[in-house]
Amino acid sequence: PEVSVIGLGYIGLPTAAVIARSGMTVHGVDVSQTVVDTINRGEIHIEEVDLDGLVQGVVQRGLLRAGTEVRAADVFVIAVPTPFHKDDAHTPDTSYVLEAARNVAAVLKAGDTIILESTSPVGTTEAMRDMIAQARPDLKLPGMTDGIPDVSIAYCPERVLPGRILEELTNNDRSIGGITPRCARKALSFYKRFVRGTCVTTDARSAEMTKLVENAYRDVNIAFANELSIVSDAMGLDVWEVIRLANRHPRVNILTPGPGVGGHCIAVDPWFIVHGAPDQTPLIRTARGVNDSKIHHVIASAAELVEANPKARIACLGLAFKANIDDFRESPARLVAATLARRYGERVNIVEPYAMELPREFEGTGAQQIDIDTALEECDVMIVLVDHDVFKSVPLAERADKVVYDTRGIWPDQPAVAEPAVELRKAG
Ligand code: SAJ
Repeated sequence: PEVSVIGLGYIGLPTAAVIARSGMTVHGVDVSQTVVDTINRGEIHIEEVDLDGLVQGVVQRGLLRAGTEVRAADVFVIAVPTPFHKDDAHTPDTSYVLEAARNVAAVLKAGDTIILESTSPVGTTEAMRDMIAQARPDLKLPGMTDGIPDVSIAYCPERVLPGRILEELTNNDRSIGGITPRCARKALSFYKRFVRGTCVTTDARSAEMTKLVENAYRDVNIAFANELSIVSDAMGLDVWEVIRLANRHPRVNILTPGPGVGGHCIAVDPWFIVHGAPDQTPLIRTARGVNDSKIHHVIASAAELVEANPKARIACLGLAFKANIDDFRESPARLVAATLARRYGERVNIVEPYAMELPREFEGTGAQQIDIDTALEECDVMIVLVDHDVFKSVPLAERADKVVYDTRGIWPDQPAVAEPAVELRKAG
Protein backbone atom coordinates (compact mmCIF):
# COMPACT_ATOMS: atom_id res chain seq x y z
CA PRO A 1 0.00 0.00 0.00
CA GLU A 2 0.88 3.65 -0.35
CA VAL A 3 1.22 5.34 3.03
CA SER A 4 0.86 8.97 4.01
CA VAL A 5 2.41 10.06 7.32
CA ILE A 6 1.12 13.43 8.49
CA GLY A 7 3.41 15.30 10.89
CA LEU A 8 7.15 14.67 10.49
CA GLY A 9 8.39 15.38 14.01
CA TYR A 10 9.96 13.21 16.71
CA ILE A 11 7.45 10.41 16.12
CA GLY A 12 6.24 10.97 12.55
CA LEU A 13 9.65 11.07 10.84
CA PRO A 14 11.10 7.93 12.45
CA THR A 15 7.77 6.16 11.84
CA ALA A 16 7.72 7.24 8.18
CA ALA A 17 11.31 6.04 7.76
CA VAL A 18 10.67 2.65 9.38
CA ILE A 19 7.54 2.10 7.24
CA ALA A 20 9.53 3.04 4.13
CA ARG A 21 12.34 0.66 5.13
CA SER A 22 9.81 -2.19 5.17
CA GLY A 23 9.25 -1.56 1.44
CA MET A 24 6.07 0.56 1.42
CA THR A 25 6.08 3.88 -0.44
CA VAL A 26 5.64 6.75 2.01
CA HIS A 27 4.57 10.31 1.37
CA GLY A 28 5.39 12.41 4.42
CA VAL A 29 3.47 15.61 5.08
CA ASP A 30 4.54 18.56 7.21
CA VAL A 31 3.38 22.18 7.43
CA SER A 32 6.98 23.40 7.42
CA GLN A 33 8.55 23.84 3.98
CA THR A 34 12.02 23.78 5.60
CA VAL A 35 11.32 20.38 7.18
CA VAL A 36 10.02 19.06 3.84
CA ASP A 37 13.07 20.34 1.94
CA THR A 38 15.48 18.94 4.53
CA ILE A 39 13.92 15.47 4.32
CA ASN A 40 13.82 15.50 0.51
CA ARG A 41 17.57 16.18 0.55
CA GLY A 42 17.92 12.99 2.61
CA GLU A 43 18.72 14.98 5.75
CA ILE A 44 16.93 15.33 9.10
CA HIS A 45 15.85 18.25 11.29
CA ILE A 46 15.75 16.36 14.61
CA GLU A 47 18.33 14.44 16.61
CA GLU A 48 17.78 10.74 17.09
CA VAL A 49 20.22 7.84 17.19
CA ASP A 50 20.74 6.34 13.66
CA LEU A 51 17.84 8.28 12.14
CA ASP A 52 20.09 10.25 9.74
CA GLY A 53 21.39 7.15 7.95
CA LEU A 54 17.96 5.56 7.76
CA VAL A 55 16.27 8.65 6.28
CA GLN A 56 19.10 9.15 3.82
CA GLY A 57 18.74 5.52 2.68
CA VAL A 58 14.97 5.49 2.17
CA VAL A 59 14.96 8.89 0.44
CA GLN A 60 17.72 7.75 -1.93
CA ARG A 61 15.78 4.57 -2.74
CA GLY A 62 12.73 6.69 -3.55
CA LEU A 63 10.63 5.14 -0.77
CA LEU A 64 10.19 8.34 1.25
CA ARG A 65 9.24 11.71 -0.19
CA ALA A 66 7.92 14.71 1.72
CA GLY A 67 5.50 17.52 0.81
CA THR A 68 3.30 20.13 2.43
CA GLU A 69 -0.01 18.81 1.06
CA VAL A 70 -1.84 15.60 1.95
CA ARG A 71 -2.17 13.36 -1.11
CA ALA A 72 -4.26 10.27 -1.82
CA ALA A 73 -2.92 7.09 -0.18
CA ASP A 74 -4.22 3.76 1.13
CA VAL A 75 -3.13 4.23 4.74
CA PHE A 76 -2.93 7.59 6.57
CA VAL A 77 -0.91 7.82 9.78
CA ILE A 78 -1.48 11.02 11.77
CA ALA A 79 1.35 12.00 14.13
CA VAL A 80 0.83 15.71 14.77
CA PRO A 81 1.26 17.44 18.16
CA THR A 82 -1.48 17.59 20.79
CA PRO A 83 -0.23 20.43 23.02
CA PHE A 84 -2.03 22.29 25.76
CA HIS A 85 -4.49 24.94 24.73
CA LYS A 86 -2.64 28.23 24.50
CA ASP A 87 -5.16 30.09 26.65
CA ASP A 88 -5.82 27.33 29.13
CA ALA A 89 -2.82 25.72 30.83
CA HIS A 90 -4.03 22.14 31.28
CA THR A 91 -6.58 21.72 28.50
CA PRO A 92 -5.58 19.52 25.57
CA ASP A 93 -5.66 21.14 22.14
CA THR A 94 -6.71 18.59 19.49
CA SER A 95 -7.05 21.13 16.70
CA TYR A 96 -3.94 19.85 14.83
CA VAL A 97 -5.40 16.33 14.82
CA LEU A 98 -8.75 17.54 13.53
CA GLU A 99 -7.07 19.73 10.92
CA ALA A 100 -5.03 16.74 9.71
CA ALA A 101 -8.20 14.63 9.55
CA ARG A 102 -9.93 17.38 7.54
CA ASN A 103 -7.09 17.29 5.01
CA VAL A 104 -7.25 13.50 4.84
CA ALA A 105 -11.03 13.64 4.33
CA ALA A 106 -10.51 15.64 1.15
CA VAL A 107 -8.56 12.82 -0.54
CA LEU A 108 -10.16 9.82 1.20
CA LYS A 109 -11.56 6.93 -0.87
CA ALA A 110 -13.32 3.66 -0.06
CA GLY A 111 -10.92 1.02 1.25
CA ASP A 112 -8.59 3.48 3.02
CA THR A 113 -7.38 3.21 6.62
CA ILE A 114 -6.79 6.19 8.92
CA ILE A 115 -4.63 5.71 12.01
CA LEU A 116 -4.16 8.31 14.74
CA GLU A 117 -0.88 8.00 16.67
CA SER A 118 -0.79 11.38 18.46
CA THR A 119 -1.27 11.19 22.24
CA SER A 120 -4.88 12.30 22.58
CA PRO A 121 -7.65 12.70 25.14
CA VAL A 122 -10.17 9.86 25.26
CA GLY A 123 -12.76 10.33 22.51
CA THR A 124 -10.48 12.08 19.98
CA THR A 125 -10.54 9.23 17.46
CA GLU A 126 -14.35 9.28 17.45
CA ALA A 127 -14.31 13.08 17.16
CA MET A 128 -12.02 12.68 14.17
CA ARG A 129 -14.44 10.16 12.65
CA ASP A 130 -17.37 12.55 13.20
CA MET A 131 -15.49 15.31 11.47
CA ILE A 132 -14.70 13.11 8.48
CA ALA A 133 -18.35 12.01 8.36
CA GLN A 134 -19.38 15.63 8.07
CA ALA A 135 -16.82 16.41 5.38
CA ARG A 136 -17.59 13.25 3.38
CA PRO A 137 -21.31 12.34 3.52
CA ASP A 138 -20.70 10.10 0.49
CA LEU A 139 -18.64 7.61 2.56
CA LYS A 140 -19.94 5.05 5.10
CA LEU A 141 -17.94 5.47 8.30
CA PRO A 142 -17.29 2.91 11.06
CA GLY A 143 -19.77 2.91 13.94
CA MET A 144 -22.19 4.96 11.84
CA THR A 145 -23.48 2.32 9.43
CA ASP A 146 -25.14 -1.08 9.75
CA GLY A 147 -23.30 -2.40 6.74
CA ILE A 148 -19.58 -2.69 6.11
CA PRO A 149 -18.00 0.78 6.36
CA ASP A 150 -16.00 2.20 3.45
CA VAL A 151 -13.01 3.21 5.57
CA SER A 152 -11.29 1.97 8.74
CA ILE A 153 -10.30 4.27 11.60
CA ALA A 154 -8.06 3.29 14.52
CA TYR A 155 -6.01 4.73 17.37
CA CYS A 156 -2.52 3.23 17.73
CA PRO A 157 -0.25 5.10 20.16
CA GLU A 158 3.52 4.90 20.00
CA ARG A 159 5.45 4.22 23.19
CA VAL A 160 9.03 4.90 22.08
CA LEU A 161 11.72 6.35 24.32
CA PRO A 162 13.69 9.30 22.88
CA GLY A 163 17.23 8.08 22.22
CA ARG A 164 15.96 4.57 21.44
CA ILE A 165 13.17 5.44 19.02
CA LEU A 166 14.17 3.28 16.06
CA GLU A 167 14.74 0.22 18.16
CA GLU A 168 11.57 0.65 20.20
CA LEU A 169 9.44 1.45 17.14
CA THR A 170 10.09 -2.03 15.82
CA ASN A 171 10.40 -4.04 19.01
CA ASN A 172 7.82 -2.63 21.45
CA ASP A 173 4.38 -4.21 21.78
CA ARG A 174 1.56 -1.99 20.54
CA SER A 175 -2.09 -1.41 21.43
CA ILE A 176 -4.27 -1.08 18.35
CA GLY A 177 -7.69 0.39 19.08
CA GLY A 178 -10.30 0.28 16.31
CA ILE A 179 -13.51 2.28 16.22
CA THR A 180 -14.89 -1.23 15.44
CA PRO A 181 -13.13 -4.62 15.67
CA ARG A 182 -12.91 -4.66 11.89
CA CYS A 183 -11.01 -1.33 11.95
CA ALA A 184 -8.61 -2.78 14.53
CA ARG A 185 -7.93 -5.80 12.33
CA LYS A 186 -7.25 -3.55 9.34
CA ALA A 187 -4.76 -1.44 11.32
CA LEU A 188 -3.20 -4.61 12.76
CA SER A 189 -2.40 -5.96 9.31
CA PHE A 190 -0.61 -2.67 8.54
CA TYR A 191 1.52 -2.64 11.73
CA LYS A 192 2.39 -6.33 11.29
CA ARG A 193 4.42 -5.30 8.25
CA PHE A 194 7.03 -3.41 10.27
CA VAL A 195 6.49 -4.12 14.01
CA ARG A 196 8.21 -7.13 15.58
CA GLY A 197 6.58 -6.64 19.01
CA THR A 198 3.16 -8.11 19.78
CA CYS A 199 0.23 -6.03 18.50
CA VAL A 200 -2.85 -6.31 20.72
CA THR A 201 -6.21 -5.14 19.41
CA THR A 202 -8.80 -3.23 21.46
CA ASP A 203 -11.28 -0.38 20.97
CA ALA A 204 -10.19 3.18 20.21
CA ARG A 205 -11.16 4.70 23.57
CA SER A 206 -9.30 2.04 25.56
CA ALA A 207 -6.21 2.55 23.42
CA GLU A 208 -6.37 6.33 23.94
CA MET A 209 -6.64 5.87 27.71
CA THR A 210 -3.87 3.25 27.76
CA LYS A 211 -1.36 5.70 26.32
CA LEU A 212 -2.26 8.36 28.90
CA VAL A 213 -2.21 5.82 31.72
CA GLU A 214 1.30 4.60 30.84
CA ASN A 215 2.77 8.07 31.21
CA ALA A 216 0.64 8.94 34.27
CA TYR A 217 1.86 5.72 35.90
CA ARG A 218 5.45 6.81 35.43
CA ASP A 219 4.71 10.33 36.63
CA VAL A 220 3.03 9.08 39.82
CA ASN A 221 5.94 6.75 40.53
CA ILE A 222 8.55 9.44 39.94
CA ALA A 223 6.51 11.72 42.24
CA PHE A 224 6.75 9.06 44.95
CA ALA A 225 10.54 8.99 44.58
CA ASN A 226 10.74 12.79 44.55
CA GLU A 227 8.57 13.07 47.66
CA LEU A 228 10.80 10.52 49.42
CA SER A 229 13.84 12.65 48.62
CA ILE A 230 12.24 15.73 50.18
CA VAL A 231 11.12 13.75 53.25
CA SER A 232 14.56 12.17 53.66
CA ASP A 233 16.14 15.59 53.34
CA ALA A 234 13.95 16.92 56.15
CA MET A 235 14.71 13.87 58.33
CA GLY A 236 18.45 13.98 57.66
CA LEU A 237 18.38 10.64 55.86
CA ASP A 238 20.18 9.58 52.69
CA VAL A 239 17.34 8.94 50.21
CA TRP A 240 19.58 6.90 47.90
CA GLU A 241 20.42 4.52 50.71
CA VAL A 242 16.75 4.21 51.72
CA ILE A 243 15.64 3.48 48.14
CA ARG A 244 18.49 1.04 47.55
CA LEU A 245 17.50 -0.91 50.66
CA ALA A 246 13.74 -0.78 50.00
CA ASN A 247 14.27 -2.02 46.44
CA ARG A 248 15.77 -5.23 47.81
CA HIS A 249 12.19 -6.17 48.69
CA PRO A 250 10.98 -8.52 45.93
CA ARG A 251 7.86 -6.45 45.23
CA VAL A 252 9.22 -2.92 45.65
CA ASN A 253 10.77 -1.00 42.77
CA ILE A 254 11.04 2.70 43.59
CA LEU A 255 12.17 4.96 40.74
CA THR A 256 14.92 7.56 40.94
CA PRO A 257 14.44 11.05 42.40
CA GLY A 258 15.69 13.91 40.25
CA PRO A 259 15.32 17.67 39.81
CA GLY A 260 11.74 17.26 38.48
CA VAL A 261 10.12 15.69 35.44
CA GLY A 262 10.95 16.98 31.98
CA GLY A 263 10.29 16.04 28.39
CA HIS A 264 7.17 16.41 26.32
CA CYS A 265 5.03 13.52 27.48
CA ILE A 266 5.22 12.57 31.15
CA ALA A 267 4.62 16.10 32.44
CA VAL A 268 1.80 16.67 29.93
CA ASP A 269 -0.22 13.50 29.41
CA PRO A 270 -1.46 13.07 33.03
CA TRP A 271 -3.30 16.38 32.61
CA PHE A 272 -5.27 14.86 29.70
CA ILE A 273 -6.72 12.34 32.16
CA VAL A 274 -7.32 14.99 34.85
CA HIS A 275 -9.03 17.23 32.32
CA GLY A 276 -11.36 14.39 31.29
CA ALA A 277 -12.29 13.46 34.88
CA PRO A 278 -11.28 16.28 37.27
CA ASP A 279 -13.20 14.93 40.27
CA GLN A 280 -11.87 11.39 39.99
CA THR A 281 -8.14 12.12 39.70
CA PRO A 282 -6.75 13.53 42.98
CA LEU A 283 -3.71 11.22 42.91
CA ILE A 284 -2.68 11.97 39.33
CA ARG A 285 -3.11 15.71 39.87
CA THR A 286 -1.15 15.68 43.14
CA ALA A 287 1.69 13.71 41.55
CA ARG A 288 2.00 16.44 38.90
CA GLY A 289 2.17 19.03 41.66
CA VAL A 290 4.82 17.07 43.57
CA ASN A 291 7.02 16.72 40.49
CA ASP A 292 6.66 20.38 39.55
CA SER A 293 7.44 21.54 43.08
CA LYS A 294 10.57 19.35 43.18
CA ILE A 295 12.20 21.80 40.75
CA HIS A 296 11.71 24.64 43.24
CA HIS A 297 12.96 22.51 46.11
CA VAL A 298 16.15 21.83 44.13
CA ILE A 299 16.58 25.52 43.25
CA ALA A 300 16.21 26.47 46.94
CA SER A 301 18.65 23.77 48.13
CA ALA A 302 21.19 24.65 45.45
CA ALA A 303 20.94 28.37 46.25
CA GLU A 304 21.49 27.63 49.94
CA LEU A 305 24.61 25.65 49.08
CA VAL A 306 25.97 28.39 46.82
CA GLU A 307 25.39 31.02 49.51
CA ALA A 308 27.00 28.85 52.18
CA ASN A 309 30.14 28.74 50.02
CA PRO A 310 30.46 32.40 48.99
CA LYS A 311 33.91 32.17 47.44
CA ALA A 312 33.36 28.92 45.57
CA ARG A 313 33.06 28.51 41.81
CA ILE A 314 30.01 26.48 40.94
CA ALA A 315 29.62 23.82 38.24
CA CYS A 316 26.13 22.76 37.16
CA LEU A 317 26.38 19.35 35.52
CA GLY A 318 23.83 18.89 32.74
CA LEU A 319 21.01 20.76 31.01
CA ALA A 320 19.22 17.95 29.15
CA PHE A 321 15.82 16.70 30.31
CA LYS A 322 17.34 13.29 30.93
CA ALA A 323 20.53 11.29 30.57
CA ASN A 324 22.57 10.91 27.39
CA ILE A 325 20.41 12.93 25.04
CA ASP A 326 20.75 16.40 23.55
CA ASP A 327 17.14 17.43 24.11
CA PHE A 328 16.97 20.55 26.31
CA ARG A 329 13.28 21.36 25.90
CA GLU A 330 11.06 21.22 28.99
CA SER A 331 14.10 20.42 31.10
CA PRO A 332 14.11 20.94 34.88
CA ALA A 333 17.94 20.83 34.86
CA ARG A 334 18.00 23.74 32.46
CA LEU A 335 15.57 25.72 34.60
CA VAL A 336 17.61 25.13 37.75
CA ALA A 337 20.90 26.05 36.03
CA ALA A 338 19.42 29.17 34.41
CA THR A 339 17.98 30.36 37.73
CA LEU A 340 21.37 29.93 39.42
CA ALA A 341 23.10 31.70 36.50
CA ARG A 342 20.76 34.67 36.82
CA ARG A 343 21.32 34.88 40.56
CA TYR A 344 25.02 34.16 40.85
CA GLY A 345 26.30 35.20 37.41
CA GLU A 346 29.91 34.44 36.58
CA ARG A 347 30.38 32.18 39.60
CA VAL A 348 28.21 29.68 37.74
CA ASN A 349 29.66 27.34 35.10
CA ILE A 350 27.64 24.96 32.98
CA VAL A 351 28.89 21.57 31.85
CA GLU A 352 26.79 20.04 29.09
CA PRO A 353 28.72 17.90 26.62
CA TYR A 354 25.56 17.48 24.50
CA ALA A 355 25.18 21.25 23.89
CA MET A 356 27.18 23.13 21.24
CA GLU A 357 26.40 26.37 23.06
CA LEU A 358 24.33 27.57 26.00
CA PRO A 359 20.61 28.25 25.45
CA ARG A 360 19.57 31.87 25.00
CA GLU A 361 18.43 32.48 28.57
CA PHE A 362 22.04 32.21 29.76
CA GLU A 363 23.07 35.20 27.61
CA GLY A 364 24.16 38.17 29.67
CA THR A 365 24.16 36.22 32.95
CA GLY A 366 27.95 35.86 32.96
CA ALA A 367 27.65 32.06 33.25
CA GLN A 368 30.10 30.16 31.06
CA GLN A 369 30.03 26.77 29.40
CA ILE A 370 33.05 24.68 30.37
CA ASP A 371 33.99 21.03 29.91
CA ILE A 372 33.97 18.43 32.67
CA ASP A 373 37.77 18.41 33.01
CA THR A 374 37.91 22.18 33.56
CA ALA A 375 35.04 21.91 36.04
CA LEU A 376 36.91 19.26 38.01
CA GLU A 377 40.03 21.40 38.03
CA GLU A 378 38.48 24.78 38.79
CA CYS A 379 35.12 24.39 40.56
CA ASP A 380 34.65 23.69 44.26
CA VAL A 381 30.91 23.13 44.30
CA MET A 382 29.23 20.69 41.90
CA ILE A 383 25.50 20.50 41.36
CA VAL A 384 24.59 17.33 39.48
CA LEU A 385 21.42 17.89 37.46
CA VAL A 386 21.59 15.19 34.77
CA ASP A 387 22.84 11.61 35.05
CA HIS A 388 24.84 11.57 31.78
CA ASP A 389 27.23 8.60 31.63
CA VAL A 390 30.21 10.96 31.24
CA PHE A 391 29.44 12.45 34.66
CA LYS A 392 28.80 9.08 36.29
CA SER A 393 32.20 7.85 35.17
CA VAL A 394 34.17 10.55 37.05
CA PRO A 395 36.13 8.55 39.67
CA LEU A 396 36.01 9.50 43.34
CA ALA A 397 39.66 10.54 43.31
CA GLU A 398 38.83 13.48 41.01
CA ARG A 399 35.94 14.80 43.12
CA ALA A 400 36.68 13.73 46.70
CA ASP A 401 37.44 17.33 47.75
CA LYS A 402 34.33 18.84 46.16
CA VAL A 403 31.16 20.01 47.81
CA VAL A 404 28.53 18.07 45.86
CA TYR A 405 24.75 18.36 45.59
CA ASP A 406 23.81 15.28 43.61
CA THR A 407 20.13 15.53 42.59
CA ARG A 408 20.36 12.26 40.61
CA GLY A 409 22.34 10.06 42.98
CA ILE A 410 25.09 9.35 40.45
CA TRP A 411 27.98 9.41 42.96
CA PRO A 412 26.90 7.21 45.90
CA ASP A 413 30.51 7.03 47.13
CA GLN A 414 30.87 10.83 47.48
CA PRO A 415 32.12 11.54 51.01
CA ALA A 416 30.20 13.87 53.31
CA VAL A 417 31.67 17.34 53.76
CA ALA A 418 31.44 19.91 56.52
CA GLU A 419 28.08 21.53 57.40
CA PRO A 420 25.94 22.87 55.87
CA ALA A 421 26.95 21.12 52.69
CA VAL A 422 26.63 17.68 54.26
CA GLU A 423 22.86 17.93 54.49
CA LEU A 424 22.52 19.28 51.00
CA ARG A 425 24.85 16.79 49.43
CA LYS A 426 22.53 13.99 50.33
CA ALA A 427 19.28 15.64 49.35
CA GLY A 428 18.01 14.02 46.19
N1 SAJ B 1 12.77 10.66 35.52
C1 SAJ B 1 13.10 10.74 36.87
N2 SAJ B 1 13.24 9.58 37.58
C2 SAJ B 1 13.08 8.36 37.01
C3 SAJ B 1 12.74 8.29 35.65
C4 SAJ B 1 12.60 9.46 34.91
O1 SAJ B 1 13.27 11.82 37.44
O2 SAJ B 1 13.24 7.37 37.71
C5 SAJ B 1 12.63 11.90 34.74
C6 SAJ B 1 13.63 12.04 33.61
O3 SAJ B 1 14.83 12.56 34.07
C7 SAJ B 1 12.91 12.96 32.66
C8 SAJ B 1 11.45 12.57 32.86
O4 SAJ B 1 11.38 11.86 34.07
O5 SAJ B 1 13.07 14.32 33.06
C9 SAJ B 1 10.87 11.71 31.75
O6 SAJ B 1 11.82 10.78 31.29
P1 SAJ B 1 11.46 9.27 30.91
O7 SAJ B 1 12.69 8.58 30.50
O8 SAJ B 1 10.69 8.65 32.01
O9 SAJ B 1 10.41 9.40 29.72
P2 SAJ B 1 10.36 10.16 28.29
O10 SAJ B 1 9.61 11.43 28.46
O11 SAJ B 1 11.66 10.22 27.62
O12 SAJ B 1 9.44 9.09 27.45
C10 SAJ B 1 8.21 8.66 27.99
C11 SAJ B 1 8.16 7.13 27.99
N3 SAJ B 1 7.03 6.64 28.76
C12 SAJ B 1 7.16 5.73 29.76
O13 SAJ B 1 8.21 5.28 30.10
C13 SAJ B 1 5.89 5.29 30.44
C14 SAJ B 1 8.07 6.61 26.57
O14 SAJ B 1 7.93 5.19 26.53
C15 SAJ B 1 6.89 7.27 25.85
O15 SAJ B 1 6.80 6.82 24.50
C16 SAJ B 1 7.13 8.76 25.83
O16 SAJ B 1 7.15 9.22 27.19
C17 SAJ B 1 6.00 9.41 25.06
O17 SAJ B 1 6.27 9.83 23.91
O18 SAJ B 1 4.87 9.42 25.53
